[in-house]
Amino acid sequence: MNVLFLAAEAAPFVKVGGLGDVAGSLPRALATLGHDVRLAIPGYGAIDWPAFQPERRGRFEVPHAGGREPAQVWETRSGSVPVYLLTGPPIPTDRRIYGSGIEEDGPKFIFFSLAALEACRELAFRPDVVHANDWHTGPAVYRLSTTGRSDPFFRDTASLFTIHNLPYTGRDAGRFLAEYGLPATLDLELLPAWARDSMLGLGLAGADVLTTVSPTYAREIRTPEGGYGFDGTLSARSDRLHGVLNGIDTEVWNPSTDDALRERFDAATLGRRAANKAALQEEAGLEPEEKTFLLAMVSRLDSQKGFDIALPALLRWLETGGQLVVLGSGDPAIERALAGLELAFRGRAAVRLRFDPPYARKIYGGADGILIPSRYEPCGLTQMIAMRYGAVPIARRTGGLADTITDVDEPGGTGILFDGYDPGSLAHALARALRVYAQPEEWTEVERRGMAQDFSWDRSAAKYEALYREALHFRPGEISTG
Ligand code: NHF
Repeated sequence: MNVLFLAAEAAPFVKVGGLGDVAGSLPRALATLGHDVRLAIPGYGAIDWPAFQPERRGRFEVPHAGGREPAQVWETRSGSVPVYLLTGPPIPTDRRIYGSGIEEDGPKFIFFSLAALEACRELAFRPDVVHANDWHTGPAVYRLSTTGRSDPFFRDTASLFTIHNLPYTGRDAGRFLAEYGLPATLDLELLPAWARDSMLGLGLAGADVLTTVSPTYAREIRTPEGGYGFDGTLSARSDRLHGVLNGIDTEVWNPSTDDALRERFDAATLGRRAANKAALQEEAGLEPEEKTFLLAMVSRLDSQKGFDIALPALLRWLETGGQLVVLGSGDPAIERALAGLELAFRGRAAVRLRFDPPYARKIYGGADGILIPSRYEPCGLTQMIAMRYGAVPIARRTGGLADTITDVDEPGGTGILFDGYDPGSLAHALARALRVYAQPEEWTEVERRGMAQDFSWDRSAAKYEALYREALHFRPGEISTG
């Protein structure tokens, strides 16, 4: 199958969050199944162009009310996967990736979505399936499901749209959509009125098949609490909606080959992990206490990630002798609160407010537990990486966290899960973690079981392959009304 994979970010070219990890690794996994997969991302100035040596493969134009906009497609590679970087006036040439609002991001991502489709025509690569991701790429799905149906080049192209994070909608984009000639011909009745000019809505209403990144999140987004206004739409299209768990690149995340670690290890040599804990304590400026529980968070600092319930519980954790390492950046209020914790608990709490991949690896390889108290979590990658590195996840039972972690009170336990979204429930989970930690053999078993889980992309890539076939079967599809 020919697959065009569209995303606003993809590692190693440009990565802000989990979407970048997925777009960096899933196309490669699909290619190993024998498909001709091409990845397209915006050609931001923030990409290290000299390092990736992209070659220009074409120039064309994207129609716009203000006159046709020049676009260019550049090609580089990620393993065996050709990667297209799309450039043109709305794509920033400075360090910016995501902007301040729809005025900036609307034209940027509509242009990108349409330019990526046009680049296929330019390069004579006719996709069987366009796999679009999140609101940035909704306009591509919409194009395919409207004018694409009478376009000889795209008539047989099916679309699959993956939701990575539902509350990000790209709403109020109507003016920009109209300027790029996206007609409101699709039956948008399925969407709530406020979402009919949201770029996410166009993807949700127009895609032949919808997926999200875990089975539990696929259920949660059909409820009023988890649906952010789209629960009706998603329930109406539930026959087209599937939850496919993300994977991680198990070569990139491998404690037995990871150069960032002081001691490399695997499940058979778990004893070596202690050296990494000591190294982490040293680098973080924490007391070198071998037996103290070293808890860590590696996270975007965002309200989604549960810092409001974590902060009071972490205060208590530090007061009662635990250690804490935090790595991440984001919301200035959360950054300030964390910096305050570090100041109040020198030698016990260490906070780095930045993006620092090698340090993240040291945390995964050295911390005892990784705290993930998310309000909601479509899939979550941190818990999978943590388990692969023998760090035990302590996480809220939501979305993909619920699908990838088994509580220690159940057979085959790999972590500690809690339900309530409140500091008390979180503190109770930490107390449970300490109880298991006090029995070193039992703790080591939990670590080993986590390390034995298979989080590779193999299974999920095969599921996407099956769903691509399903999408083709619906093509030319009709919008299901449930
Ligand atoms: O894993 C990639 C990521 C998810 O839970 C994560 C999230 C954003 O919030 O699918 O997207």
